[in-house]
Amino acid sequence: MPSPVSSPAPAAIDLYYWPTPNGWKISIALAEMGLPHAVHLVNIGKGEQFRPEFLAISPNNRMPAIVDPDGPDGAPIAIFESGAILQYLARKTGQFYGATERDRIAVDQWLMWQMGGVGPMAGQAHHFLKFAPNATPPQDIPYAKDRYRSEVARLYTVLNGQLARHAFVAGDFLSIADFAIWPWASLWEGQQQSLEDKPHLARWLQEMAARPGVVAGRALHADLRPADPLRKT
Ligand SMILES: N[C@@H](CCC(=O)N[C@@H](CS)C(=O)NCC(=O)O)C(=O)O
Repeated sequence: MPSPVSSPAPAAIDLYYWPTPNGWKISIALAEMGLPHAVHLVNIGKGEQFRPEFLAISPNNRMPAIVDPDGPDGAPIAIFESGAILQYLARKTGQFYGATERDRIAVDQWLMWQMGGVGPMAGQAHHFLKFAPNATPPQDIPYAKDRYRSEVARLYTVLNGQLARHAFVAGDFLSIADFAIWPWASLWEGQQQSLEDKPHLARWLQEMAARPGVVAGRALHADLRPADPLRKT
């Protein structure tokens, strides 16, 4: 009798990571997709994002980045920009990208909304609300604080409206758009936001936070987060 043929375990994906919202997008996606990964810490507080070996993978000196030894053609591939990484992993695994072309368009739409809107605006909100006032010398700039606080509020009002109509961000299916948006929206308190007038966003934040993959991704090296002296997010 022929011995059963078992398929080889997938090769571990190298994840270049530090525990911030952009890093969590990928640690959550990898956990949710059940993809084995090896973590390489990039301490952005110590400038490790400028090391030549990291710049060869991520020339924009930002994490997260991945190297998949088993790329689309079987050869290794390096990818930077969290949105591009999420799209790649979803295509690679056939998970969390919906079932139809319409679904994929909705996912891309909300993913781009995160990448061009929530990420940069919430990042600036964190910077001007929390980091700049504690800088030396302090930079307490009311105009900037108001501008980014209110733009984040506008974006979360849009998101609340979408979540009033659908279980998840891109529709009634969990997708990489949820993985991209949750890490930033989960920090709403630090962005000086209110959820009292956004019950659908509050519901989704809680449901996402209870998912084992989200818990695992958020917990990855959480111990390093409070100790980071240059934390901006
Ligand atoms: N658009 C990029 C943003 C990544 C990003 O801003 N990463 C920050 C940490 S959250 C970083 O690596 N900062 C290093 C630096 O500012 O030099 C993405 O989504 O991947």
